[in-house]
Amino acid sequence: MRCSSSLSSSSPEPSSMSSWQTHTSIPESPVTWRRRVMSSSSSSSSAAISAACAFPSTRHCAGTDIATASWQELWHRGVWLAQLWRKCWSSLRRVFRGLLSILRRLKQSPEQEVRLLFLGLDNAGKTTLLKQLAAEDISHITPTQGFNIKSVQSSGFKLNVWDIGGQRKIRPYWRNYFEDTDVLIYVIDSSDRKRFEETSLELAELLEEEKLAAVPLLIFANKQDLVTASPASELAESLSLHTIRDRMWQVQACSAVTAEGVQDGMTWVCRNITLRKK
Ligand SMILES: Nc1nc2c(ncn2[C@@H]2O[C@H](COP(=O)(O)OP(=O)(O)OP(=O)(O)O)[C@@H](O)[C@H]2O)c(=O)[nH]1
Ligand SMILES: [Mg+2]
Repeated sequence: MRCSSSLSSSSPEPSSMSSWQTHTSIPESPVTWRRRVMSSSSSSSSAAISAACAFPSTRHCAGTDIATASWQELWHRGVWLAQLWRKCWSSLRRVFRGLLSILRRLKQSPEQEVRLLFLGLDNAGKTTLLKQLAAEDISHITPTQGFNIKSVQSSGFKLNVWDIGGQRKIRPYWRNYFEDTDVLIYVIDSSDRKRFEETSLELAELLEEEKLAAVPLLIFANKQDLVTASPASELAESLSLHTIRDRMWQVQACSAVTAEGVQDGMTWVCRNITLRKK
């Protein structure tokens, strides 16, 4: 039949079929291959054994050629992985060492010392605020004739706070304390409207001082616990604080007696010290 003859003419020769099977069979490992050859050639001559035991090469058989290639590939991959791991490990060690040295330096670095200057009219509440910051008793406070100084820790800083008496006869001595001031804290009695003008003039003079140029300014609108106290916004307007443009400034409503608002003011101070010291 035409059909069968065409089929038989297209089918491969028995010899070529066997050659095709040899090339596509799953490659055995060199160890199995060596065992098989050794057992099959036990009766052959020693020369034949030594030839068979030689590691398969491309000249011997195409199947063993694939086996060699896959073992070589595995070997190369292993070497590559080992090198990669060594590189990653050394990078990680470098990063860890860097982090450790940063931590050590942070631990060793002493606290930054800063100088805060409390000024304001007499009876404004400067000494009461200072004692409140230092968590001291505020029930027996007398007008300051000279100055008070206290060191307070806050946000990683050592705050050296200078509180200078605000009586009229003492004010000419304020200038002796301007040097190296990091933040100026001006305290106002928010309930004493009659003295807003006086305190405004004193503040304006301070802002003209060369040694206080660009020093950040915090204004504590103190005594907010009193019903007669002006709100901080009203005080800011009375003192025309919006005209201050040569420095960072902030008005903070507070009460030195109840401590309300005091910490918020100090947080602003510490934040602005950081910006200044950068
Ligand atoms: N109700 C109220 N009274 C306060 C407040 N702060 C201070 N005082 C009172 O105000 C008075 C004056 O307080 P001081 O702390 O001595 O004021 P000062 O600014 O240090 O005054 P000088 O030392 O004279 O410059 C004291 O009787 C305090 O108890 C406050 O927030 N609320
Ligand atoms: Mg005082």
